[in-house]
Amino acid sequence: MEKVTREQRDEAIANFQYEGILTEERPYGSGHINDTYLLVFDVPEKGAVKVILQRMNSDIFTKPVELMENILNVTSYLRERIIENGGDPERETLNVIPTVDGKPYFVDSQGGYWRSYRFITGATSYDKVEKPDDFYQSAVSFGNFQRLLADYPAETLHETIAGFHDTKARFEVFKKAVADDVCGRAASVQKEIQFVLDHEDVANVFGDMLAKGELPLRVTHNDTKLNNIMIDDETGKGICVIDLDTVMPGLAMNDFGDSIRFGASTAAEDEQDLSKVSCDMELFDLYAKGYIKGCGGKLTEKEIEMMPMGAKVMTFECGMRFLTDYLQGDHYFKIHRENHNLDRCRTQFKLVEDMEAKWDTMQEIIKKYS
Ligand code: ADP
Ligand code: GN1
Ligand code: MG
Repeated sequence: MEKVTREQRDEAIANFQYEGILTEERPYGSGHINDTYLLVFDVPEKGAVKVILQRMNSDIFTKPVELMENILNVTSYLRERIIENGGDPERETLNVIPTVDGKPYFVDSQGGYWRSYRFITGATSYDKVEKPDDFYQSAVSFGNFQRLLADYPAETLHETIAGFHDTKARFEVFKKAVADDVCGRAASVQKEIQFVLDHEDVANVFGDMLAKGELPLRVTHNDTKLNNIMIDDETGKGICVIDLDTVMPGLAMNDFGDSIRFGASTAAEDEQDLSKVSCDMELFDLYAKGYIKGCGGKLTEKEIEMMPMGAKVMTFECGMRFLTDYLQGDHYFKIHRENHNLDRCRTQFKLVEDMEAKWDTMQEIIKKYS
């Protein structure tokens, strides 16, 4: 995507239903996909009011109108469930701010798609686990999300990215990226390429089980990184699941696994010193306990049994996606330094190896909660 220009941003700001005078504006968060800004308005009687403004990445989300329809439908559904449970829908789900024309998105003169959310105040999204309890709380929240959407008609959701967690299809895309080698980078990453090729069975496992009808498709989040949960600063509870771009039919084990990949790692996703990277079994245990509790009995025995596999599949898939992007010239994930995607890929493969070494422990932990 082209970088956002000043003019584009001003145009977007002028076209949402904002009150008051803009006093502050800055890039925000550490997502790899969208362009996120924090805006602060000075509103009479209310004081400083924050909002989130985002340009959606329309190279990746090629159907932004359908995507916003998913988000409106899912958040209205969640809003009703939250009210029924006596919760606060202003803080416990995303609230879309409409444009001056009453639409949920704005298209700028360059064709960029923008949307805006009310800012969830008094809460933080963490890029790494600072306190183990935060990770546990995020698990309960993602589990609750699963449970609250258990009866949502999944077939009415648009597939915002086709085959998003179809690991088998992503394996084929990877092999093609190696064969095309458009940047001439394949020769220097033979070890990483071989790692992927040696793990074809991991790429196939869920596709094969789905084909045999052994796993249910559910409404899942599909991007369950720790920084996609807002944790209340006062109570320490997970209050809101955010980043709903990829909510669509998927597998509960993948939601579980993506959280483990990111949050149970002892190092950052882009750590260069691989000796610091491992999968922490205490964090794995805490997350499993919280997620299964949050799901409130909705998961099948098979889904619970396959949770360690979810962790391995999601970590392998993410590493393979980083490597694919590196081979294709870094067009998908935002990079902030040379070889950034390669560094990210290496942490993921180190985690996969570590999970393989700790496989029995992971299985035993899951058995405790099944
Ligand atoms: P990306 O898809 O690029 O990860 P996100 O929707 O996750 O984008 O937003 C990036 C960051 O912005 C989040 O990690 C969070 O810190 C912050 N954020 C997003 N929406 C809100 C909101 N409604 N209230 C407060 N912070 C938010
Ligand atoms: C992206 O948008 P963000 O940063 O929450 C990506 C995820 C990856 C993640 C890796 C739409 O998530 O699938 O797991 O980066 N999102 C999309 O950090 O591709
Ligand atoms: Mg995010």
